Amino acid sequence: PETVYLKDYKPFGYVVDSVHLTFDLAPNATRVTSRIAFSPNPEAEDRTFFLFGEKLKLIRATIDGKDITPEITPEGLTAAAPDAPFIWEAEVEIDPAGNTALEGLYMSNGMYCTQCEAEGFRKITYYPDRPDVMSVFTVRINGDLPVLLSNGNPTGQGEGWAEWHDPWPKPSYLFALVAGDLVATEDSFPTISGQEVALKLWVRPGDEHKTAFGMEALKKSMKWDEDSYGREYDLKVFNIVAVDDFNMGAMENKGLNIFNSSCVLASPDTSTDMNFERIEAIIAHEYFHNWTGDRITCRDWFQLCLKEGLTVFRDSQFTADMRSAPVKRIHDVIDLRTRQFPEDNGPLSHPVRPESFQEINNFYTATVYEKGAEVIGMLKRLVGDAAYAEALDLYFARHDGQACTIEDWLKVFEDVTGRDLTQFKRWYSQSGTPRVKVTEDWADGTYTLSFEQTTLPTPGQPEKLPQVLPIAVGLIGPNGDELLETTVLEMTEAKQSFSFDGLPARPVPSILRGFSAPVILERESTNSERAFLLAHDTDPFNRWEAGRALAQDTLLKMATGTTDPDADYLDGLRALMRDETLDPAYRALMLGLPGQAELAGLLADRGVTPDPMAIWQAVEHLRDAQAQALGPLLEELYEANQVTDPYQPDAEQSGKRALAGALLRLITRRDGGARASALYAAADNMTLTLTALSCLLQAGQGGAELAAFYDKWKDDRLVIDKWFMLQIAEAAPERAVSVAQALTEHPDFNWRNPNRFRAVFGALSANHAGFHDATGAGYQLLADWLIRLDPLNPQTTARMCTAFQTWKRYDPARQAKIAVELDRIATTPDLSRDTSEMISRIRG
Ligand code: HT7
Ligand code: ZN
Repeated sequence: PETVYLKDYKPFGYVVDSVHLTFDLAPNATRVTSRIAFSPNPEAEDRTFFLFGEKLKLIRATIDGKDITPEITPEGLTAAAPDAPFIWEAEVEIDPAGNTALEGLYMSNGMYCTQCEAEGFRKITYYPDRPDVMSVFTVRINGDLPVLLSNGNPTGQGEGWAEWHDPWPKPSYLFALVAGDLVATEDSFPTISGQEVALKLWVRPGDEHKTAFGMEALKKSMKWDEDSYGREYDLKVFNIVAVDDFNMGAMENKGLNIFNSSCVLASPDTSTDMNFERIEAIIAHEYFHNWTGDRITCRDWFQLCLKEGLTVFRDSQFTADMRSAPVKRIHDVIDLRTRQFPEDNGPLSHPVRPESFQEINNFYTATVYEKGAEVIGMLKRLVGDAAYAEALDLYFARHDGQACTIEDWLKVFEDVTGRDLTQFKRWYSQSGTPRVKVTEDWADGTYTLSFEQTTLPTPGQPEKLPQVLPIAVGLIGPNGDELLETTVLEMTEAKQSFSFDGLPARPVPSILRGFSAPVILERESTNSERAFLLAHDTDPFNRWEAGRALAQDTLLKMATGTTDPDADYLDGLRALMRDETLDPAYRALMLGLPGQAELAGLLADRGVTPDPMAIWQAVEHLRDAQAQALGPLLEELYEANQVTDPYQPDAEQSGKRALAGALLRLITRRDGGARASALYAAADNMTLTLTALSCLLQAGQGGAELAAFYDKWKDDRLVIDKWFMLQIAEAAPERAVSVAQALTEHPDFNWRNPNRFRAVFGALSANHAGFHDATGAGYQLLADWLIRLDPLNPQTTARMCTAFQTWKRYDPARQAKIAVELDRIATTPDLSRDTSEMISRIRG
């Protein structure tokens, strides 16, 4: 397959002045007629008229009304075009019902829908399908279906047809069409300048009761973007559609967002608190793209982080404002360490702005999204809140309607602040997680912190240069008083020291407050110092981090020896649990332990080959020790954190349920499941039901409840996804593969549906000790199914290959077993470009 390079960027030879599309819908033979006005692009040298097009049957093509016979390849067509404005017309036939890849125009439960990002529009018609070609679209849909939607504003409709016009120039990846038997929940939003926007959330009949929360989240997002970023919505309507078959979470098509139904539909009896929080964030994310993505888009796909990093950063700010800022920060860091760190420190490592790719769909990664957002957070910390706001205003004013680059983005910050961001830009080009070693010195009232940064080699980047690191620190005196409030140290050198004088006593440092840079901090510390920070740090993130470090330290020792759980950790935990001033959601996080895969990574980092079973046993042992140490406090807190008001998925109630749920897991270790059974019987919302069921499964019980759960919910796909997932997630390591295997034989295992496939194989690969079962059965089962899915849905297959990305951490026997499976996938005939690129990068 061909590799595309950032350095080879060239503008397209023509500008698209307008696009008219007519769709005559039919499941296996949809006709798409395009009428496109082109004119020469004065900024381009090359006038080759190449239009992308894949899996299209060309019926006819004309230029200025004259039939032409273009040269056609599997990638597109080339024609002789005038060096003057002209009209291109083409008619093509496509097969939406046969489109199982869910890219382009496809069908899901009898409904037509599209997914064009990144390069799906070329499966709809011939077009310069690249993000820097922006145009105004007018669309007519002819189809015998009650609801016919496209981007922009409706301009006319009748029996079997509808017309839409989107006045805002956009790239083809933002094109969308939906047609089907759908019902809408309707509302409206008055924008800050008084424009009334009609809001419609479209679902399949029967799902109407799951739309209210999404609609509220949309209105909150619209208001927040006006208040926080001065961004107003710009069309008369905003449509959201829920679709059951979707490769990712959602898509920000202009004025017509399309959502995986799991990311928008919610009701208390079918969705958990975590579902609600995630849905609120995703609705916000897609809405915020209207400005950061749609109005200002990317010049090419290498600039993906320009819209994604910024939009993730914005949705994190939104969630922090709507809920608890410290809790959100901790969740984000857990997520970064779980998903991004392994990527950045393994064979799939790539810069936030990659420099080459074979298949762009493989670069919708945690690095581009989440590390991309961290980079923006660092920039904001470095320039300050006021300059950040000014830079964003300038970005919107200067680049509205343009397709931009990271250079454009950084330039607004340089222009506003007068700073030179040349070195900061390395965050976009250098892959790998910087490791920061800290040492300290104390003499004559002066305390010195010395930092040394190194980044290990990553694929294609053997040498690394120092990066700009904003390191937020505070200093705490021996009596627990804060001697230095949070101060941001700006590290730019490979080695750098910072001194603080006039201190009355040697302080305890609180370093990297708020996780001010996405780095791995390496500092010799003692458990008593960590326990001190756990008790006294004023920074909520670092206070949590101190507890985490204690838990991590004890787990790593337990997984590699016969050590008992650390007493400082258990004492500190007990004190925190008793602290009623702390938010229950925060205390629930304090009870959490590092993930088993994360622990495996930490051991590998220290040169120790991780043993997945030993890690699992260490976690089990520490959980027992937590239960033992908290003793009667568990029941007391469990009772104190019961919610008696009617269910609300808000931060306050969900925090209490999260704490009560974490406590119940520990209580179950002591009472054998009595309380969990009682909760299962009494639960009147999905959060409590699943909490109870997962406790029971973990205790080796819950068979009857699982069967009853299935019976009750068998007609609700999203709930049945949970049923599949939970059984594998909670299976003991030696059973996980056989449970997953049995579930693939269940009549409801509709493996063509990405949500169902992910429910089973996402859960299997997340069950660390189960997936890494020494027999290699987990590897084999996953590989079997990846090979089966690839010809139908390459995107989802390629994404699931990441389960193997950490394979070099493990012992030679496991590595050999994984290598066999990677080879088996790689040598499968006709393997997709997506999967073959992923496997070859993972193999290294
Ligand atoms: N911008 C959207 C990305 C996306 C996507 C990318 C590739 C293939 C399918 C996809 N569906 C959605 C979603 C977002 O980041 O908001
Ligand atoms: Zn996005």
